[in-house]
Amino acid sequence: MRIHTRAIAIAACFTALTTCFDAIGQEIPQPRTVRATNGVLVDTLNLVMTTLDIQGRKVEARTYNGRTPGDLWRVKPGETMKIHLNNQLPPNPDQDLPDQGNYPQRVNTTNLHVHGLNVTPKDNGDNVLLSILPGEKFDFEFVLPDDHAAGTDWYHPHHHTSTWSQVVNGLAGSIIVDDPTDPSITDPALLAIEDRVFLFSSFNVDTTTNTIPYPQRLTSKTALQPLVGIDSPVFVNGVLGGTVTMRPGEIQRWRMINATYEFTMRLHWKKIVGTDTVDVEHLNIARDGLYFAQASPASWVPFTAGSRADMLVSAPTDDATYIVIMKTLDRNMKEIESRVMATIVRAGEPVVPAMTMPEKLPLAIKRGTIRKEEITGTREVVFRIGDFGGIPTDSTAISRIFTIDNSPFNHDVVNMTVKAGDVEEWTIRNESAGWHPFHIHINEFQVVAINGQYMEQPVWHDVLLLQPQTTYTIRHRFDDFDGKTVLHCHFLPHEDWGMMNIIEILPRTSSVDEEPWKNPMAFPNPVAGRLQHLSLRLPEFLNDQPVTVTLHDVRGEELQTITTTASATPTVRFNVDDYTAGSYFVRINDGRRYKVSEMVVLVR
Ligand SMILES: [Cu+2]
Repeated sequence: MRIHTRAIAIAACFTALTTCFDAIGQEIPQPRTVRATNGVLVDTLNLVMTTLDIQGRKVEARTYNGRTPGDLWRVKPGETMKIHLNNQLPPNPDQDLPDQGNYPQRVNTTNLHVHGLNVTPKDNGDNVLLSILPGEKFDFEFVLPDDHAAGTDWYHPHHHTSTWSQVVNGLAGSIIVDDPTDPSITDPALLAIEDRVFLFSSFNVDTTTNTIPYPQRLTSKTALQPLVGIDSPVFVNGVLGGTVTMRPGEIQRWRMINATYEFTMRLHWKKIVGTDTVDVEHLNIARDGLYFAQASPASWVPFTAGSRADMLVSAPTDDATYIVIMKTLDRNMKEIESRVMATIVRAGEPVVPAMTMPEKLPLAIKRGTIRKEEITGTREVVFRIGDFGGIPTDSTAISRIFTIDNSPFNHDVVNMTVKAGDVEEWTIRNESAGWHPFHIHINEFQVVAINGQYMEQPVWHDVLLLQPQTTYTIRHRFDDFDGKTVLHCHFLPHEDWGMMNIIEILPRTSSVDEEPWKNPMAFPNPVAGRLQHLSLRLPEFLNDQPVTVTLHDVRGEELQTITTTASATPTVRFNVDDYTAGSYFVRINDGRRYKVSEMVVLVR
């Protein structure tokens, strides 16, 4: 199919009249760059209400320092970033109301996630379990290891129940970890190439109040409320359209960051020939900041929410019009918009001699590909949206529950544990009918197989878009950092609705039970009619180790807890006589790991 680009460009201008024309002929701005001095980068993030111009409309939004996107932090491996976060947002209107669980709420409480960095998740590191209330300040410190991977990363707020509401203001900034200058590690041709950072963000505007909507709790069964506003087109570095100027003979590295709340972007490089366009190839070199084994020529690149794509782009070789078309796909991968992201303008003094593409790419991760022999454990991780029906309280009208391993997020529950130094192979199954970008903090992973088909060349990611009803095999090294961190869906409404789990990386030195876990048996399941008890057989190998067995509801609320040992009570019993019909979960904690919850269904 031929794409009539001129028609698309005109249509795009009609949908975004003011800003589109405003941006024509203007260079897409680059963010302000902050670098380290004597190995320490210092920056302040004042989280403030700001009036943004969104398509000619003055909108009250939350920003870092009055700008969107935020500053670019440019660091080298081994350097430290000291970030002063100053939350100057107004008080939460619902601060004193009861916690509503996995719902957007307390939208002015914040924290900070450095997405893609291998740093400690503890204390004032990449600790997304912190709550920084309006009026509070917090000093983060991110110490990058000497062997930190070079690449394109980013930062954004990550406070559960306000992540979506905050990122949809364009609250995000870029991070570049520079390539080592050692020519034996980085091809000098790559080092000679200048960067352009493009951060993609979307806004959602309530056009009656000219604000970013404040999500309201609904009281009916339709508990998954959409934002009441209208999605803006996707902005690039805070503008729509614009130009990128390249000198003849120049090559640029485009570092693209998808900071939208749930859109997948697909960019197409085109040259206009008459009334048609033809594809123009460049080189895709990295995904999520991590280099591919080889650069691959392509005229297009897709990257989902949270993900990054790096590409080497050559300057036009003639005077034709070169453009980049940007397609926005919604959470069902349906194209909802096509517009011109940028026109490439060939101007200025030629680069002599012309720049050349690097002959090879640096290694993404110094320790290289994860070999089968390294694997110390395996795990199954299931993404599911449950339609769980009845709830044991009339105060929460939940009809659908977003889960990982049957567990919706609970701030106080560790869902999985590993030990620093473990190397695990995970089978991730997306059992839902929707797509979910899987993201885990602190350590990147390698995708080795899809639906059991092993790939010739595994690819590093930190976000992996899970297709519905598809199984992925990934491997990760839980390197040197211990502490609690999270894995979640990077469609941010899903995350705020509970599709997030806590994983605890125990210290390397901890003594742990290395016995393989076997699934406990819950019976009867379903518990039907007049049956009053639910029983759970504890795995025998637990012996005299104290275990805590918890019955919880779909919101993660603990209903009953029994502490015992497998030898004293091989079968624990819960009285479920009083509970209404619906889905519940039992979870066992043996101190080493919190086993995946088992789902039980009560039929009344
Ligand atoms: Cu999701």
